[in-house]
Amino acid sequence: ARTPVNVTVTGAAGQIGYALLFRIASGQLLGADTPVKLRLLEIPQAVKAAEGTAMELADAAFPLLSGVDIFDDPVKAFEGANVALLVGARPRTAGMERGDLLEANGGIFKPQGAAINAGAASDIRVLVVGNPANTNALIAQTHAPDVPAGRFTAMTRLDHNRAISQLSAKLGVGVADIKKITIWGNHSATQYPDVFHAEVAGKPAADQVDEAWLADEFIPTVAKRGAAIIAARGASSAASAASAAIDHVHTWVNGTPDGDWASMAIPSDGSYGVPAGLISSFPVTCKDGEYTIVQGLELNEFSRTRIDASVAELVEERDAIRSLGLI
Ligand code: NAX
Repeated sequence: ARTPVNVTVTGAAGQIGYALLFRIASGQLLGADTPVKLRLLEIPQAVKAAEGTAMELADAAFPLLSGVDIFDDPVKAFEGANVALLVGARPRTAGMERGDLLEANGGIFKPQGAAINAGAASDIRVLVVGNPANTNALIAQTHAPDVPAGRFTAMTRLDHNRAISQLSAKLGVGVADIKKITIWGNHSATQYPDVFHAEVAGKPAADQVDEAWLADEFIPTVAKRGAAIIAARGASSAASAASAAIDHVHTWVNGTPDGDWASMAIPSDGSYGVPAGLISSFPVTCKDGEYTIVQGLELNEFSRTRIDASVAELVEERDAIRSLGLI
């Protein structure tokens, strides 16, 4: 039998964690031939709740789940981790300024980055889900100097999937007919969902929609979908976020299909004018466990302005965490 892959999940007792753990344990993260060992990290007050979830995981009798360990110490939780899903974060509460939010998250992602640096497996792959995801990923990455920077990624796959869903509903086609959607920039309201290189059943998507619909309907609907879910459900997106996290890691490890790509927030290498080192979303293809930015896409004025605006927000966030001494 294969050696189990160690998957560390932070915020394991939260609502995304609850949806995510069962998908991982059933084999959907890494594939049906890969056993997994879960390492759950929570704050001390939520360890009991995580134990409850672990009881339910046991009750599901998943053949691929070879164990569940629960920790309140990041150093222990990341020991030997091959995959780390950083879901737990400090949410913005009423009256909180951006600096307060970044500072509170620095207190979480700095020690987690250091713990990954100290004890994770050499093939560690990190996905940051907890918001502000791109900048939290940058904080963790900076504190893991011995890990290749590119192993730290942040999640824009939910935005990517939302964009596919909106376009498929508009055009009356199945989601599987839509390829090469891109999310650029930050996982925030400034993100830019780009259909100009997308294909619908093999034909250019841009020929089937007009710019007014893109600017006034599609982009705001995708970017504000999280708020719409809260308004409807009374709670933020959870199962869809978990599903996107599964997709992100599955794609990274197992590859993108021919003729398609995915969106991942990754450390920029300077492509498309995004300052090197910023963790920004790009179109990527994946093969043999590595991702590559799709090169050579022409960006029209409509796209360029929007990408630049989202990247400018990432630069501001980076400068803010720098002046707070978090990186
Ligand atoms: P919950 O509040 O339900 O759960 C968060 C959990 O994290 C809690 O159980 C808490 O105890 C735990 N936690 C807090 N600090 C921790 C620490 N230092 N170490 C370990 N665990 C810690 O939030 P949930 O709805 O699960 O959302 C989690 C995060 O995902 C939030 O930051 C949220 O904003 C973010 N999201 C990101 C998305 C994305 O596309 N990138 C979409 C969905 C979601 O909004």
